[in-house]
Amino acid sequence: MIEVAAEPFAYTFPPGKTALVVIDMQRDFVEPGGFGETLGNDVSLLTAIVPTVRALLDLFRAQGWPIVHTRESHSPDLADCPPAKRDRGAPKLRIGDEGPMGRILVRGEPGNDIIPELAPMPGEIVLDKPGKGAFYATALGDILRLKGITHLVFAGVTTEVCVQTTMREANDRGYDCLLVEDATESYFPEFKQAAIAMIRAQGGIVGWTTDFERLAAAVR
Ligand code: TIU
Repeated sequence: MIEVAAEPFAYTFPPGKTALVVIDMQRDFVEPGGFGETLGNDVSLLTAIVPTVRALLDLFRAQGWPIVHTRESHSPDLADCPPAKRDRGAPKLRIGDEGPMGRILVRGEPGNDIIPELAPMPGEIVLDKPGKGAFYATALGDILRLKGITHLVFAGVTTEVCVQTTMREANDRGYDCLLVEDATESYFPEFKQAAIAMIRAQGGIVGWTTDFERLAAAVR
């Protein structure tokens, strides 16, 4: 077992049974002209974490530990996009509309690609998910079970939406979850801090949080 200094107390994980889950580091959320910007957000806020997410990927790659990349996406016919999700609010462009990086949040479009700096390597799992949580309507649970995974380390965007939703889904399924604070970001800095506080409150009600250096120090 490896022990990492974390909040609300040390996180221990079995190296062979722990996967890194990088949530939705796709152009739709990080670059101008995608889904994130159509919702009215300043997407430049998310780019600060890219080097840390890359370092985290490299840490797991060096150990040969499993890595899952997720993409929030819908099929071209939008059959897996609830009208409630597409029709809500008054975005500049809706899911499925043609934007500067192709159709907004549609699988296979340029905007749906993971950003080049964090591109998946051969052998890493790339999971398309129609919801905010990565377990909903995907094979993630089966994939992790077949690999014998019991512990999950989380990074990606956005902290309080897809990252926190997936951590809550994972926590209810019995996984011990660790969030790397400087490898996750929100369009709302106060929401990031609130999500971190919620996750580790009440004795780690959803999981643990740490930062990249403390995790790396424990692994090296
Ligand atoms: N809008 C927002 O903060 N997030 C999302 O819509 N999806 C993810 O968090 N990936």
